[in-house]
Amino acid sequence: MKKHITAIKKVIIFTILTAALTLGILGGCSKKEAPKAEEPYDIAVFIPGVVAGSPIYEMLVAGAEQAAAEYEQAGIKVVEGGFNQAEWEEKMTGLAASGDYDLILTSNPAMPFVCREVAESFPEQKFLNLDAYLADHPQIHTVLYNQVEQAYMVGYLGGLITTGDLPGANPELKVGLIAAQQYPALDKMMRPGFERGLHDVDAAIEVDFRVIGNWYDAGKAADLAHSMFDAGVDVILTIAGGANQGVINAAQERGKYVLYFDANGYAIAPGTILGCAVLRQDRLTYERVKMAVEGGLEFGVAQVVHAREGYVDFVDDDPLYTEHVPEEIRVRMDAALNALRKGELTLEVPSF
Ligand code: RBF
Repeated sequence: MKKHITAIKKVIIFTILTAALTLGILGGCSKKEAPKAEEPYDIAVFIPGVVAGSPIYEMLVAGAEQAAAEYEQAGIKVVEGGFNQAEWEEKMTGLAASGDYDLILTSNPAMPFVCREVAESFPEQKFLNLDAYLADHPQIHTVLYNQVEQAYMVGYLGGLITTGDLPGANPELKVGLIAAQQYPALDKMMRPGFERGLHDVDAAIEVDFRVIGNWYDAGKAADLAHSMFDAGVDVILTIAGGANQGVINAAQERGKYVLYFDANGYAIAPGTILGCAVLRQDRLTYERVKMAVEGGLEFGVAQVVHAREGYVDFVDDDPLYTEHVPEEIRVRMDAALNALRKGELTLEVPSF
């Protein structure tokens, strides 16, 4: 039993036990109908940043909440680590040291290294780290998205936009990529995937790549976007969490285009955001948290999920996409998306 079972939880467990026994006796021990009467299962959701403005974290919380709501005994607590990355390990250590949590859930490719440090001092603590990869650690389960495929999808669209004749497109073959910071998943998966998509449309397309330096400065992001538009860029992929809004504002002012990452963002700026390559992080979180609560999540496992399993995808069924992206572009996108969804085109994730 965990250290801190509250009086309320005890009452709930007692009620469930009584109900389960009654149902068992009256219902001929039909296990299916009896409410669950297992031990409490407490989950800390550690956000390396803040939730608001970062769809990948919003989906993490939504998926965990949805899963926990299905179990009487499961509880979740969301803890924001903030933007000072140097503080994350100490904050996560606090969660592990409390002994209150059966599972610490977190997300981003840097977190396995934080989890690994914390795990050393707390050998009983289990971690579920999505959007990350670390193999063979007995306390950690990770799932990595194939972001070569995710970036390829918006790269291919970016190529069709910059070579096409939309009102905001210019004759120059220049496309932008704005990132919050540089990290291995960006350099090894997202940038190469984006470039491959662009070059599958036209090998002469150039990428103007800029880095903001943090995940929140929308003002700096807007300045960078303006200078890229000045240099002949007509469409920008933004991977910058809360700072994305600066890129979107600049594109709206200039009549240019944005490619959006992680979630469906068309409604944020209809006609400006022309493509959204998404991660089904809410679904993956929901599924893996359920496995954890039911005792079926294997630790020491690192998986990669791809477009062919639906965890990486492109939103082409939103009316705002159909309305603002010309049919000749959508037809060519369909072909590329189908190849990825069916697994006819697989883009390998390099080791990093
Ligand atoms: N993505 C966000 O949307 N918001 C963040 O605050 C954020 N912080 C990150 C911090 C680090 C150290 C790393 C490596 C990644 C971070 N990400 C963040 C990126 C996220 O994990 C993912 O790569 C991108 O959202 C693209 O899918």
